[in-house]
Amino acid sequence: MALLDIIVAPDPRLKRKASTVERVDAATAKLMADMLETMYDAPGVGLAAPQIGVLKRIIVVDPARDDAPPAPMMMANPEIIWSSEETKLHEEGCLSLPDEYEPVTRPDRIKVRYVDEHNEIRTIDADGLLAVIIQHEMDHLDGVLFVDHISGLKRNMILRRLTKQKKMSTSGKRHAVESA
Ligand code: K1U
Ligand code: ZN
Repeated sequence: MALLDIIVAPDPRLKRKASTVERVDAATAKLMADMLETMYDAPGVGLAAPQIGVLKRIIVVDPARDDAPPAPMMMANPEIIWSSEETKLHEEGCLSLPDEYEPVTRPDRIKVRYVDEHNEIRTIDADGLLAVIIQHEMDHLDGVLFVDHISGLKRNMILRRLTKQKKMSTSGKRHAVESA
């Protein structure tokens, strides 16, 4: 298995639409397993393929908290086939927007159809944190970040902060190379 690099915003690769997976073959199942390992290592509760630079409609999630046994799910081509009219506000974070958290409103309950790691079609009902994570990860497949659901003012503040951090880390690396 392998740990993959997670792309940090702002980055044009996070704004593109991912392509449908034709078939979950051995290579796709290995990618899913690597994404799961990368997510646990981060640590996080979800990860979408565009976040590791792969423009395919693949997400992994595990909403299990603290000492609960792991409950990983790997999904290709997830589709929301029903969502509740009732919405809920939930604090969201993103491994591509490190240390930034904001409340986002989304449907509270969803029904999702997807293809699993064995290329089997499955349908699940999700609510609570699982529904939030699946919707957040599915947004990544369409180039949407959680900051696209909040006010423009807050979004620009967050993106400016991340741009500054990126510039600081690149200039730090440049200084290290120059003084080596
Ligand atoms: O980057 C991602 O898409 C993963 C993201 C998923 C998510 C979290 C919260 C609400 C919606 C979607 C994360 O996992 S951010 C990290 C995080 O929430 C977390 C990290 C360690 C333990 C528990 C949670
Ligand atoms: Zn995210």
